[in-house]
Amino acid sequence: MTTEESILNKVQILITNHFDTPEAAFSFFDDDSDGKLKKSEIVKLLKEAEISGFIRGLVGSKLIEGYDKSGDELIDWQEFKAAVDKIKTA
Ligand SMILES: [Ca+2]
Repeated sequence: MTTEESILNKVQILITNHFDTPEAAFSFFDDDSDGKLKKSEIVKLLKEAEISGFIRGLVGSKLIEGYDKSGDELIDWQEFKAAVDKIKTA
């Protein structure tokens, strides 16, 4: 079963194992360095987090839906941090 919690856990493992800080992970996946993660950048992150290719697109959309508070369909640093913080306190 793939729940939001299990997906966020995989993202957390990716960040912990491959990056010094969540900031470093955010910068790494922000390909065009505009300070925001668009869907294609989030999908790349999900690929690295070993989320199944069948659901990556859907999960990316759901994450944007859930964490994009500003409504621009992008995940900025504050929104990314909110997701990461949620994992830590879960
Ligand atoms: Ca970007």
